[in-house]
Amino acid sequence: MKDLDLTPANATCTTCPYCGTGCGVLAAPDGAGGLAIKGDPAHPANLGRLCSKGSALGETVDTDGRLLTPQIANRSASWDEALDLVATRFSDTIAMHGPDSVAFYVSGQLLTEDYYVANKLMKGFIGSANIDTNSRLCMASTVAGHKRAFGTDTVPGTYEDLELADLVVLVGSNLAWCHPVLYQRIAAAKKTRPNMRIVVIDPRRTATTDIADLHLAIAPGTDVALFNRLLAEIHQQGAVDADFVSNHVSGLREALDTASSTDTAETGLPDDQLMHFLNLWVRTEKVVTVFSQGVNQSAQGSDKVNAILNCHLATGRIGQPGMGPFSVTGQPNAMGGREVGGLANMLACHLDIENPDHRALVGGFWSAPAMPERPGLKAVDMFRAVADGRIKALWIMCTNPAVSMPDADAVRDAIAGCDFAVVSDLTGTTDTARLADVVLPATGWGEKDGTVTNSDRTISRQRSVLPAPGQARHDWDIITEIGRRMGWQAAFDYSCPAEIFREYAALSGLAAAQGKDFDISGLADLSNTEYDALRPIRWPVSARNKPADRLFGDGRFFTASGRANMLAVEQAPSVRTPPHRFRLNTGRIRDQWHTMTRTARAPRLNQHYGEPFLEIHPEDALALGLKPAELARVSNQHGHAVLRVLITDRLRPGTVFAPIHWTSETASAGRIGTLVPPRTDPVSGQPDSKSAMVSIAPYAPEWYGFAVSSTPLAPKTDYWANARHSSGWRSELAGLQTPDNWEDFARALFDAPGAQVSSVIDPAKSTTRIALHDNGALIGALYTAPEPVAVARAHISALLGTPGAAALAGRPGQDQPDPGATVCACFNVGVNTIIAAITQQNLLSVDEIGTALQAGSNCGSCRPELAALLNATLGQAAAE
Ligand SMILES: Nc1nc2c(c(=O)[nH]1)N[C@H]1C(S)=C(S)[C@@H](COP(=O)(O)OP(=O)(O)OC[C@H]3O[C@@H](n4cnc5c(=O)[nH]c(N)nc54)[C@H](O)[C@@H]3O)O[C@H]1N2
Ligand SMILES: Nc1nc2c(c(=O)[nH]1)N[C@H]1C(S)=C(S)[C@@H](COP(=O)(O)OP(=O)(O)OC[C@H]3O[C@@H](n4cnc5c(=O)[nH]c(N)nc54)[C@H](O)[C@@H]3O)O[C@H]1N2
Ligand code: SF4
Ligand SMILES: [Mo]
Repeated sequence: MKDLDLTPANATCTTCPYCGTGCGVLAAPDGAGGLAIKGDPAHPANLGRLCSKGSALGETVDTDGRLLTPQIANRSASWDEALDLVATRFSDTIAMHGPDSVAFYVSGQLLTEDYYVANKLMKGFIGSANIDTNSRLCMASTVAGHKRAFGTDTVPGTYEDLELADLVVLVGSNLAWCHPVLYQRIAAAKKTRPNMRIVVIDPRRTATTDIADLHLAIAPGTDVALFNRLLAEIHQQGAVDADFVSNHVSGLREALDTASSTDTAETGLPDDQLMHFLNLWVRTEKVVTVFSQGVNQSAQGSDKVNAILNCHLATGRIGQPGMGPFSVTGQPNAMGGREVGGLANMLACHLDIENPDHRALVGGFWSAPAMPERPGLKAVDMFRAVADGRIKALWIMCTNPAVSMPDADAVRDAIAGCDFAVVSDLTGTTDTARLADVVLPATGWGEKDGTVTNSDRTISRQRSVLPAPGQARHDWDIITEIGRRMGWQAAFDYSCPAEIFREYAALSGLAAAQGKDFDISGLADLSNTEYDALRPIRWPVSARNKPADRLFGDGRFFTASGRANMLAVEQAPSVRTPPHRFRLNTGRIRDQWHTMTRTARAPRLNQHYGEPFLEIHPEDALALGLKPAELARVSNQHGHAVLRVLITDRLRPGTVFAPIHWTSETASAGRIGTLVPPRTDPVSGQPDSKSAMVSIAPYAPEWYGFAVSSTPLAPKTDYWANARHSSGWRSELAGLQTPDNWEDFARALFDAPGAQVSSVIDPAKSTTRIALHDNGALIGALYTAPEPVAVARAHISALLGTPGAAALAGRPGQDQPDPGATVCACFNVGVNTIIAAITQQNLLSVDEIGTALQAGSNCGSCRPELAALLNATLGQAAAE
């Protein structure tokens, strides 16, 4: 079946497993082991749109490389043996050392039903709160900020508000790459209402800033100062909503006092830009402030969140159409995990672990033998406790902490040294799974069934469309098996996700009776068939609380007093970068998802960036003696990485940026988490992942190389980075010592002792080009040089499997232009092709590029980059 043929009648309606936008997807087996994929036109989050990652989902589901049976100490085992071992080791550890000697580390990518039973097992039955989630690295500061201001962790608005707003402010959010469909919705709204204004607040110029009327390249870490200044300005210009504040908000005076004395010099923003922003915000009633990891992942993350919420509370611009603070969630079920109590300091349904009434309510509902009285360890502390032996049995589900945690080398060593570590994952080869005593094969997206909640509180179903590969089992099924084998048969006696969902929905009704807003008790009586058919629905939904578009517009908050709190928050003193050090900012790229275990399987998603890189300012590169595309060694007291240098003025001197995606599976030294200090926000426990101090030096290899191969490569070179492409694999290579014999080296690299080898070796220039053929067809090619290798990578990759010696040329003939690096992943259109078309065909808009080349006309994720290319090319043409 082709993507275009899909309809809700012949396909399964499900939800994308990547970002918190939560797009609806139509999926059906394509007959070739993959899936045909299309955006669901009826889903309220995306109305048919998908980004590059969503569009490529069909290429990520083949079972190649999947773990098919449980593994104990690297051998295959039966489920019975593996489950008994896990249950016994956990029970024995608890018996000997108490419930706090065990822990679960889970994920915002688990479905709500998986999450619910994991939380129930740890908090209600094991009797410890040592369950924390990777949402601690992601949303914890927002949770803390929301709870301090609203009394509950709630995003008040909806996606429509992004379209209805006259001003959208994006703070620390690269929406164009990280929530591309939301970005497209905003871009479309701006097109129909050109007076809509967009401001981006980010120390870097990103793909998102291309759409902005104003980009505030704020000094990193100074957002509190900026929003304090805004609060003072709101007051000065008489924009405080006196009625709303006097009836519904506490703390204005104190917040204002602190805000008025804030110095904005630290933000580094020119006065005219600052005033422009302040006036825009103060004078535009319909304003939505979107925030994400530039806010959350900070040693002051919670205060940043409250500084933003203060401005919306003071003006009463909250919970009304087109107005409100809007935390966009990262993972597909980041929101669901927060609702279900996945964090170590929460209970299910927004109830608090430290509140005795809440504990009694949940304990009673579960008939729980033991409820913890205090919060458990938050992620960073949890892995510290693993390292020092306080936690002796650890179960990691659906996350890859050996890569994604701060101080990742220490975390890796802690897991390796843990008495008993269990990992549930799709493959056994992740950096984390390789450290485990037991690896349990879980089903993944496309195979599993349940619900997720997206950034605007919409609950959607993920539905299975493919069978489980091998013996893989659903996470909820594995967890409840362990619960039963630990002795709690009745409490974990579920036969399907619908049963778990009904129990959870019923509990939410009791929570709502305690004055909580999270209420889905209206869904507690769904039959299995109704659950299967459930359409996307936004909570609250109950007899008491009808499905509501927005919360807080009526001034009703969920604190003890019923009033919202404004908080007096002070800008923390700036951390100065020591001499000869750089401030390392980290984040995401458009086409990869986190540790790449799924997106790297889709060839088209590896075209955009094929290698870990370091963005560095031209002045700094010059001072360090780094030239374009050379390698740099980035290091500090925690670890080191070797990254390709990308020289750009998108960031300010003294700062560098690196993506978070590469692992020991995909590169020799690309794990960026090794450099991130385990420093956290004191309120939320969220790590400050955006400001590690690092040293940078040229890596200075003797040779650089590039290889294409029809089979996967396992290079043993000093530097390597591997990526799959449509006809095989690519490796970027480098070595500190030149091999004695390049042909021998190539045979070993390609593991092809019998291949025919032809080569062009230029001793004067120290360059080599080597092609390996098997039965006349090209199976591998290697290019080396003393400097970064300049060959036409896309062209060479396409030659694999073809006869002839064309690969030795390294670039296409005159008649075949080199397309250059891929910009549009859907139609595989390269940068050179686009620039040539813009100049030769006088293209003037992104839409015209789409008509001419198809680029940008499918998922639209590359449209910001097309716009940038257009500006650069036309700007250059105008200047000439
Ligand atoms: N393509 C892709 N999309 C994703 C993901 C992915 O892996 N790949 N992951 C998903 C997940 S889980 C998440 S949490 C989201 C994250 O989505 P985003 O938060 O949008 O992504 P990041 O790239 O982590 O960081 C956003 C921006 O914060 C800026 N920043 C750094 N320091 C500061 C500061 O002090 N102040 C301000 N104002 N800005 C700062 C960075 O320069 C960066 O551009 O993305 C989701 N979407
Ligand atoms: N330096 C730095 N570090 C960061 C960040 C940053 O911006 N900078 N961002 C942080 C943030 S916001 C996040 S959300 C984290 C993300 O970090 P991780 O959660 O570690 O990243 P993923 O690659 O998404 O890991 C998910 C794992 O679960 C597996 N998996 C997928 N589906 C399933 C399933 O259904 N069941 C099971 N059992 N396993 C499954 C995947 O194969 C993969 O190994 O990284 C954090 N780390
Ligand atoms: S924006 Fe892209 S990654 Fe996010 S849910 Fe939609 S299709 Fe998936
Ligand atoms: Mo995240």
